[in-house]
Amino acid sequence: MSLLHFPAGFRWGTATSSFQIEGAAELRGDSIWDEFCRAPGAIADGSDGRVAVDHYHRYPQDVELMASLGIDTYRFSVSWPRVSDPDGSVNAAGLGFYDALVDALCAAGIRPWLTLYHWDLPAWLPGGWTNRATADAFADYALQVHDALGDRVRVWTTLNEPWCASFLSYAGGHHAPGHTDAAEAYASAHHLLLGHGLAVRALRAADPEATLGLTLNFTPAYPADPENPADLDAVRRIDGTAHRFFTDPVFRGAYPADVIADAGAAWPADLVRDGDLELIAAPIDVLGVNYYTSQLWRAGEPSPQPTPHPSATDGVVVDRPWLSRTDMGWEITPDAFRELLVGLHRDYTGPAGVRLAITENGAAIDDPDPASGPIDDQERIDYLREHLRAVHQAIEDGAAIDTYLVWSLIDNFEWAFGYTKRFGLVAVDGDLNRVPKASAGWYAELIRTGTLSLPDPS
Ligand code: IFM
Repeated sequence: MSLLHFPAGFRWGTATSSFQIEGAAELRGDSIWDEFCRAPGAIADGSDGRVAVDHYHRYPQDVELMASLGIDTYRFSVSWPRVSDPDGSVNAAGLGFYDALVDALCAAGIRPWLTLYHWDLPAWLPGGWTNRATADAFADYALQVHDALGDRVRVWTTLNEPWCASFLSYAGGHHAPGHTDAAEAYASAHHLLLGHGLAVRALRAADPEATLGLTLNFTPAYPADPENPADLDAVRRIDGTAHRFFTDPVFRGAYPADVIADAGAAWPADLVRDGDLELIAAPIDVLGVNYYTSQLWRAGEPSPQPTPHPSATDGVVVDRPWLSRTDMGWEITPDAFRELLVGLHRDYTGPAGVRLAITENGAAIDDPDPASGPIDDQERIDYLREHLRAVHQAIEDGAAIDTYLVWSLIDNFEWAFGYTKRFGLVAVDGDLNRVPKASAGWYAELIRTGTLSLPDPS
């Protein structure tokens, strides 16, 4: 057995999002995800977020559970249609829920980490993110939430995974609003980033000491044949829209020229106005990294199916049958995680003096039903252990990483997969009771000791 010690002060926690856990949909306005769930066939099991895992009513118990595990940081998101009314005014009762949640977290000694946007856009905003006005509305909403919670919440993430909220949602059609239009995807991605920039400017002015950032999802792309120019070019294009479209304007103040060239006629005229890129590049303090897997790509024939990679319709994912997979079908590739973190620190965050935080990492495992007894989710533990080993290596290699948050605290609504995928350290039974899995105990011990135990290779 070897032991890896994490730096003193390293912060450990869990993450969730509003639509995935809260329920109590009757107490808030509709989001685009409520609408999407009503579209026939959109959600694998035909489910929705109306009850979810009832966190809205059970949050005291969930906070208590986190405290019992020794969790230091809890990343949650605010439901915009719960705290705002269609005329843009504050919904006091909705905001009151988060006020009480934050109070409970602080009383339990858990640091609240608030994400303003984790995809549940108010359904009443015309055009959603394709409309530039949504970016302004987002900044107004950000300030409203900050006015109420800023005295206790010191870490603010503007957006969670804007790639998913734009390309996956407006070009791939897999997420709400389920559109398949490349021009809409580019417009949404830019307006999301603009909303981020406007919110950072507003929050910074209101609260110069707050820690501000955004969270991006990374699925590193590798060429199937590194000698084949066509494969290399497919990877360049995938990496362009999935990653560089977001990292370059935030850290370098410009969209990558090759991505705009690849977009061709799908790039909307007059999308980027004077001053937009300065706003988007407003300095941040922390980059949230969400990581689950990496992919091998080759160039094939252009696909007629909608794809979230509008400039790489010829990209084909190549299976690596020698790798294990999670229940999402995602290959388990912790080495790519280390490489990603070191590369982000070298190319983007390090030069800007920005810290990295792992804001999501975790595994969907086909756990048994909690009714059949304790859940011994060794596969999840193995996944977490290997990915934490990668984080530790990246820190040793110089990456400035200070936080690790498991996705997720609790089994929840996994978007288009409904409740068929389980990412939680804690299961939920048919009566919505919370049932910690073996991984919860394992994580609690890791937090207690700050030390990762690696079994000797057999
Ligand atoms: O459940 C999601 C989360 O909402 C965003 N990041 C990826 C997770 C697993 O798919």
